[in-house]
Amino acid sequence: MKVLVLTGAGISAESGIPTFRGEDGLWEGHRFEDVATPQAFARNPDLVHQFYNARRKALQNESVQPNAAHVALAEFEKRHDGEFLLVTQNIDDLHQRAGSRNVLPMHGELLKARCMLTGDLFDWRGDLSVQTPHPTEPDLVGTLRPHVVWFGEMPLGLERIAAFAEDCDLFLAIGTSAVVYPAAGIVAATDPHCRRVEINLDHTPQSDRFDLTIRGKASIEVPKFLESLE
Ligand code: BJW
Repeated sequence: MKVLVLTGAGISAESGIPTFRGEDGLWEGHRFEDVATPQAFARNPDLVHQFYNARRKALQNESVQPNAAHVALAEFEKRHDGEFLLVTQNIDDLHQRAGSRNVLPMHGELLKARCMLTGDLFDWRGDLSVQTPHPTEPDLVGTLRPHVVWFGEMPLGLERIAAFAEDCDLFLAIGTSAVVYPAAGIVAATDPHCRRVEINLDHTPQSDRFDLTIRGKASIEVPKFLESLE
């Protein structure tokens, strides 16, 4: 069985990372356009760096740990006898920390920095600023940005995702509001024979495309559903 999983902010909510569009959403106090577009970064890099610095710091707080949903996916992947791809829209590293191997972070990774001139990628745990020097090219200063995908930018790994979706047997979407494309369009790109399952607290604009919609918390429903496949 070929399994494709798509996760969104809802899977990390119970680990203490606020969702984007929830009541306590990260965007509160920040308009999307002020922090999550290349134009915003060009206009006010200090504000955007501060926003991501705060999230990078929070992600490394000891209280933020993978929850039962992350762990269940990692364990399922280990015992699964078939192809498996976990596409996440999340920029946290909770799937990787839980032990998932085939993870494709389509909106980037908060614990990486990218040089806008050379494209070099660096593991990054501290703050970034307009004064940060490039680690290996000391003449370059202020060229690093968070390795994340902002609105209007091309998400990562789209060809691999499309190729996987077109002949997968099970598509599982967990904790995503299904309003941001192209992620929201993956369900429509799956093969007609594919079984599609959505796990979310609420209805989403894509819910009607799923064969089964499970309403509940990811930490409870993901382990339960994956066990039901055994
Ligand atoms: C739980 C739970 C629990 C809570 N258990 N469930 C019109 C039509 C189609 C597309 C467009 C359009 N206009 C513009 C576009 C394109 C745009 C887009 O989609 N805009 C829409 C808003 C309309 N998309 C883009 O720009 C993308 N790029 C692109 O299309 O490129 C094309 C291109 C072509 C040619 C040249 C260049 C480009 C890029 C999108 C990038 C998104 N970036 C962000 C920020 C990433 C960095 C960061 O984290 O700061 O990604 S925005 C933000 O939204 C983040 C998320 O990954 C993404 C999705 O959010 P997610 O994960 O779904 O979270 P929430 O909060 O929305 O939902 C949480 C859900 O969980 C809820 O449903 C809850 O119910 C549930 N839940 N607790 C279970 N315990």
